[in-house]
Amino acid sequence: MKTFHNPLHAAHAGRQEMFRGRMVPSYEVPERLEYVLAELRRRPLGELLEPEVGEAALEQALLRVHTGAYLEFLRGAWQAWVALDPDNAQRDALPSVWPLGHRHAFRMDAPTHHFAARLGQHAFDAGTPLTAGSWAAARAGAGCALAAAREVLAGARGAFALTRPPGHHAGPDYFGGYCFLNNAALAAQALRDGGCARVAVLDVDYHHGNGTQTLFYERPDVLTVSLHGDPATEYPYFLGFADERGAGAGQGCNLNLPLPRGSGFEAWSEALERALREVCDFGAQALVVPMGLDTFAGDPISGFTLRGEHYLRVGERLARAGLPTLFTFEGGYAVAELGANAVNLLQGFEAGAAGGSAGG
Ligand code: SP5
Ligand code: ZN
Repeated sequence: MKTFHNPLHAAHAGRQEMFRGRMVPSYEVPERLEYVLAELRRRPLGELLEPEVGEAALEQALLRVHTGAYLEFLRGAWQAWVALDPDNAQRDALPSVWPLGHRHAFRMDAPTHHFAARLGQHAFDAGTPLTAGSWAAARAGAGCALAAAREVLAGARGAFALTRPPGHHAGPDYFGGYCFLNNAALAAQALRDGGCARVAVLDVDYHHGNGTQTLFYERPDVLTVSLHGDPATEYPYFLGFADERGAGAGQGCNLNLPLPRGSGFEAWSEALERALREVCDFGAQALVVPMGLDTFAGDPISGFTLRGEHYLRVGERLARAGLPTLFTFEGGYAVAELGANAVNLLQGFEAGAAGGSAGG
């Protein structure tokens, strides 16, 4: 399969994130993508390409998923941050005040233009540093998702959007969880707009794909399924529970399969079987897999115990769904093993799609 990688990803390099009252070095670092790219050069799966998507097509696609106001916010955020205080150029922007949704508590539509307030309106955590290059990197990353969608629409069995910052936590008008633009949702929407009547998203990142779920929650044409650490104890805490099944016209088109922290490959695989049954019953014509490798036993911020060889089997199993499949790169913070784990999954998929076995 072809890989579309983001040439501007390193423009987004967050310095620190807030964790338990302290600033700690950011886990979502540029080296993550470089390790995957290096492994893809060692174990080639197909061409490594930079996306070629025109400005107009990209803008149009972004507006299919995100609001115009949010995109304008992101586009001008760094300038507005530095305008608050010239010294801000030396540090990343993080929100520290939020309009909670309690009735009568705060106005969600408060007529403020202060940048501290706008950050609070558009971010749901203080763990996602917004930097001078965040917009450029995220925007070019969306181009990778679109290029991969075009590849699948042209008949490819698989395609990989290798980009960071990741995307699955980003919603229509908010960022968080290291994510700014929802690459998987952009890909799913592009597949819909390109003629796939029904698209399924199967999120295998350790964390619930809250942004993707929310974007499609009332839609019958895109099924969202997520396997993740139980939000009762795991980030993002406020979404991802099993009773969230979609709403309105999208009733029944969302499935969450939360697993307790500490779960291993056996329990995880059972959940994957359940997820794939749902995808199959839905009658999807294409599959989008937000691929997080933070289910790995060695991941520094997560709690499942999958090992390197398991990813080969995950990829093979995904291939057996028999659908054109688009992978987006999401989480995974055990940087040294990230390349091997990601390429294992994709190689397993290739082997499965060819009807063979990836070994391991
Ligand atoms: C895309 C993705 O995987 N986003 C995950 C965002 C998680 N943010 C919260 C990180 C909490 C860090 N916990 C540090 C634990 C150190 N022992
Ligand atoms: Zn994650």
